[in-house]
Amino acid sequence: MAAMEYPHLQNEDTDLYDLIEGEEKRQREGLELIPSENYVSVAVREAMASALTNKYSEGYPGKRYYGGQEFTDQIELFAIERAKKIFGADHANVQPLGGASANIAAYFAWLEPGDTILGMDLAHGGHLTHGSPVTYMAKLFKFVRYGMKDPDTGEIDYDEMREIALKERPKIILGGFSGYSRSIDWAKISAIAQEVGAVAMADVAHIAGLIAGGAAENPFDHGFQIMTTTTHKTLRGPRGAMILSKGTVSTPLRAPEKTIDNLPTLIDRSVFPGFQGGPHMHQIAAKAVAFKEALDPSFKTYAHQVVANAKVMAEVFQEGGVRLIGGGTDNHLILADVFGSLGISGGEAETLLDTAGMTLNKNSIANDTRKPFDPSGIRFGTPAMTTRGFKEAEAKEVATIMLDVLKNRDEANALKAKGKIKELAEAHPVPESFI
Ligand code: DSN
Repeated sequence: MAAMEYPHLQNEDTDLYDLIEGEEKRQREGLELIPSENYVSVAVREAMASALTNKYSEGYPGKRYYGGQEFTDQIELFAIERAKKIFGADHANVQPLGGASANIAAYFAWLEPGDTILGMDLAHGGHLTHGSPVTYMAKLFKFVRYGMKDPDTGEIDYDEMREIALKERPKIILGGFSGYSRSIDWAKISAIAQEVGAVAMADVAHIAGLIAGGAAENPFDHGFQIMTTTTHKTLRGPRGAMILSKGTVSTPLRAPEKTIDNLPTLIDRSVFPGFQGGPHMHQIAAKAVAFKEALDPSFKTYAHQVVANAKVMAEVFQEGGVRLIGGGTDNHLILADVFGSLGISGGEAETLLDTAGMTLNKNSIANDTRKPFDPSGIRFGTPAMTTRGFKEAEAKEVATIMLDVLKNRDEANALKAKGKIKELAEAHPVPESFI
């Protein structure tokens, strides 16, 4: 990662300057294995740091509540058009500040409080915003859940999904995950949604970049009507999110009827004024830059390499006797039962690998017997290392080092591994630009 200069910050606030420099060094010298993190280009960082952070732009292009929008309108239109092109959407709302905001706004676009959503069980790979009881969403909507038929194959129980859908009549069926490593049969989910008259919504936050690069199926090709995604994971943009939809875009004076065709307009009204205030225009500009990068042919190569690297790492772990949830991976992430296989808890593994210069996260696994704060699993992935230019050989080397650290469980050994990881990282600096 290119070292950026911060002369004004250094002059004005040395405390913050030192901490930011520390984080930059950590990202440069260590290996980022958290599957939801990545490195953005310097162009994306420049857009994030631009004067757009000063601007208020409530509303949408051509229909704002503040003056001075001659540049912001064009910036947002670039982001919208590029997002639509990447994902084959009829509409894109690029204003959501994060994945949770995007999901809440999408739910409210279509549902009334008390309505039912059928989503993936958190313990089987679903996300907090798919109905975890600790979220506000769970207080407003009724969530019912489907899961995997067998955690060792990862196959989703589509028969169970259909049975629950027929019984509960959800208004949204939600596909998507934050801790699931296999492909999803979007066509099956879409058919079930159609059968029960539900909207099919996909939360593709984790795999948006794989879809953009043609390394994963696009739910819109299988009849889905809404897709939410963050923009910073495999998609390699700034932190933030968006909502993509199928339907007709209009700007009615009053809230339109809740019909499938009106989804884009319902979503726009739900994001603003329904849920958010002023959009963060610097973030939207950075999204537009990242979307241009994702439209470049080189992004296809990147997305396929992410998956190839993950498959190699999964194989090393399996050959080393570690049970993987889902029995392998089809995407960018791996969920390993390190407690069951190696007798080391997820928390201990996370700390030990941190000592060895590799950052990942502890993660609950299906039917976990341990508590979420120190569960049985670890989750790791390849988006960031692939951005650095790692290919199968380096992915294999990293997985082998990881296994050695986990099997030896010795701090001195972990520190020795840190040296090797630093060498690997330094030999593969993050490129300044991708196109
Ligand atoms: N926190 C993200 C992840 O790591 O998967 C999801 O919100």
